[in-house]
Amino acid sequence: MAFIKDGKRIVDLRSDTVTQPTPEMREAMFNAEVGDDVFGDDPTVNRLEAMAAERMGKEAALFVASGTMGNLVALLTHCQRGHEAILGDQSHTFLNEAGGAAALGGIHPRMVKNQPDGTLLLPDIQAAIRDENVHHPRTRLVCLENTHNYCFGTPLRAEYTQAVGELAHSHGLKLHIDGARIFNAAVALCVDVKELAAPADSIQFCLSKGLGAPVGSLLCGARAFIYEARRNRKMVGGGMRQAGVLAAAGIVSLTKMVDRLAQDHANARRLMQGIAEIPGLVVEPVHTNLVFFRFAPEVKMSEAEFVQALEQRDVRLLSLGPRRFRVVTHCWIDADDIESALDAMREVMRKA
Ligand code: TLP
Repeated sequence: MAFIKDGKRIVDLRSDTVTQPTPEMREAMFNAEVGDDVFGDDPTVNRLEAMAAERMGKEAALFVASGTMGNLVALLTHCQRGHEAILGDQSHTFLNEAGGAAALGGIHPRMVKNQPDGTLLLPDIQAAIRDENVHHPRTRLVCLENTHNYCFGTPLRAEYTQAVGELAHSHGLKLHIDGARIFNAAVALCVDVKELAAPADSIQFCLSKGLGAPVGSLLCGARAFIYEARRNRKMVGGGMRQAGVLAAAGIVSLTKMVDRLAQDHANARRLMQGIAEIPGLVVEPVHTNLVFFRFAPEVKMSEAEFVQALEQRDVRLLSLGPRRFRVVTHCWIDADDIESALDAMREVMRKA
């Protein structure tokens, strides 16, 4: 599949969020049996939630509008006002979710340094857990991100997550995983996604990234947790009505789009190899479908000029600020698109 705009093929590598519903998804959406999901009446949403819970090895799941809403609802459900949540300093929840947990939930974020592989060191987590003291907020939650977006799409291993879960639980804390791309992690590590989710009290994963659905995420956890989360979803305006139209695409994501993620990872590796050979560009090791690279010190061109020059050649990517860029592979990018993107980058860098 390819994006065609004004008769031209566009190689859109800005994110896996740009994926459009596949023909099979559109057909499933057209034919979806629906009801009012706030009354619990939408059979397609109910089916998606049951499938998601089963895939993650949890008792229940809740369909939410976005990854941001999934994380927000999870934090609102685990924490009360004045509670503290331990978050990686490079985590999407800390950097890119508009401070929702603090703004809407009065939840105090406690930053712990992310290592380049996306982990938080166990001693750092331990040191961040508050003791009982009238001066302190109460620590309630530890959050991990898998794969870790800003740590180069690195997947976190089950053993690591297990160790964090044990540490959290031994202090009476909960563990939440932002698993926006947890299926990329499972495919890259060749494990059942259940193993990655097992230590967590809650996990959020996105349908609308590499799995290609137009909208939606699932928050999964114990039945009692999801019962409370449903109330919090309503509170933030996320109780949708005939949402089966959207859930229908999500069912196609879960049944048809998971195994093919390996192709996106292979395409990302090919991009990495190609970029590594372009003078003036320095690429990071690739683990899943996210590729990060930067200008070498001698390059004079600005980030904006690079992005614009590629846009003129029908290739889109994200500038991440000072001299850094991200390209993301997904189901609308094939091997030919990768070669076109590399050709365009070579040409632009020759003129840099
Ligand atoms: N990430 C987007 C942008 O917001 C940066 C992207 O293009 O990568 N957790 C993680 C790890 C994410 O990467 C994202 C989105 C979210 C949560 C939020 O998901 P949405 O966009 O559905 O709210």
